[in-house]
Amino acid sequence: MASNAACIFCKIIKGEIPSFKLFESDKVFAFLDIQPLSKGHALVVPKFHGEKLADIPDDQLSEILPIVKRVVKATDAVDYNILQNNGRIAHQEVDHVHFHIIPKPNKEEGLSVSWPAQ
Ligand code: IU
Repeated sequence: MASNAACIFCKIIKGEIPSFKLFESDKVFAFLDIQPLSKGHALVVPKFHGEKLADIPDDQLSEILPIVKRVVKATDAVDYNILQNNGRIAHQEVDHVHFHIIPKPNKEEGLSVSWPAQ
């Protein structure tokens, strides 16, 4: 499993930096974003360290979308954004591939979340 000792998300995956963990499997880790854009803003990351999507082997990516779906379902969000930034111009700040799940709360009813997503 490729890991990068200097990478903050690799440190989160290894538990060297604390996070609010939502889900973990052999290949995938999901946790709450430390600076959420909305309640329940989560990140789903492959454990394999790669900077951009094209750097990750297919077999390390195959679980990602079902787990993104599982995390989405753990919110009651009807509307949400899935976002994946690659490179500085595309607003990537952390150089370890990650998928944002950004719930869009219903303005009247708000949003509840039921973690963990497993
Ligand atoms: P971006 O797609 O690379 O721009 O998103 C990086 C996200 O990682 C951003 O939303 C940060 O709030 C989040 N994050 C985090 O959850 N925990 C951290 O220790 C760090 C960044 I550094």
